[in-house]
Amino acid sequence: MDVGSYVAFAGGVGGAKMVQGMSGVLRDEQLKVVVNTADDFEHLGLYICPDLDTIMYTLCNLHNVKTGWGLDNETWNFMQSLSNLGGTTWFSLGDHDLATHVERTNRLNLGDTLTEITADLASKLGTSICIIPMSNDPVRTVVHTKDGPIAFQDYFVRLACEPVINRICFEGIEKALFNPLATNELNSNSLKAVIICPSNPYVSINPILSLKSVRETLSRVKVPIIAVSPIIKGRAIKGPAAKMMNELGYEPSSSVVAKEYCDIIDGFVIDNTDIDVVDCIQEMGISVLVTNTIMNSIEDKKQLAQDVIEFAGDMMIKGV
Ligand code: FO1
Repeated sequence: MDVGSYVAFAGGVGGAKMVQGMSGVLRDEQLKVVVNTADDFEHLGLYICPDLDTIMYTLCNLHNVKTGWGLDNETWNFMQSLSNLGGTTWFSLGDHDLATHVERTNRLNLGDTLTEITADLASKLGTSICIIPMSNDPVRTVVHTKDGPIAFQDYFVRLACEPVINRICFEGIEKALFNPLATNELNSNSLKAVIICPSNPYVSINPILSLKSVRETLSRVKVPIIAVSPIIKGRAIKGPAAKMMNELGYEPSSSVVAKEYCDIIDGFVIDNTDIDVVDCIQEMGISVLVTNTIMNSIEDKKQLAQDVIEFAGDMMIKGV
């Protein structure tokens, strides 16, 4: 029986929580996760893909719940030794996590693609869910401040998102190709819905949407495209989304996020506490689902995933 497939667009922690919930209510072969790679960077000679690893570790149930990144039960001998040598330590690489970066870097140097390497790492670590890097080509987020441009991980980790930003750009975006595997999944006859996870719209989802052909491919998709708001009552559950919105001149609210996506989505999911913005979003021609979007427990994650999948199913029946 063809049970249908779901493509999720995801970035870091919010995306990981959502896809973990989806993995709890779908069969592995039904879920295809297209992941932001514009956070990737080269550090200490290693090729690091924070969002891919956050999604991969979460789907393998190996993730560190407290930090939201890295592995559970991690040890830090490498960092301690590096620090003893006076090395660069602002970006924490755990001993076990380090193996992922070393293996990925080595295989990239041997000529394998990021897609092939990600599939192998994910399978070795214990998931058969299809994790698709948005592109095999390098794209790098750069935030602009009054004092000049800052590479994303420098801004995010080393400077703890403190600089005020006025613009975000994605270096390499013009040349990078959308992963053909993702295009195939979006064009698949078994596709039931596209879910834009509650990830940061500006630095996690926008890099994916900015790749050439993505918006065009989405415009031809015959199934509902649904986004889940990462903003609840004017605040982001985790990360700098609300701060970024303020600095970029947007009011941090779920209706502003809906507006950001309004030309591509059919449905938008907001938290129960944001019920007052329903009319404003519906006026944009977008259907709205109001539910609990706070994902503290695995039950919360699965319930939200179930709600979003049913919302998509209802929209399909109504012919949206
Ligand atoms: N985030 C931090 O805030 N501090 C770190 O030291 C750090 C190390 C790190 C190592 C590997 C990895 O895959 C991710 C890591 N992150 C760290 C998270 C990451 O840089 C950001 O959360 C994402 O780029 C934002 O989505």
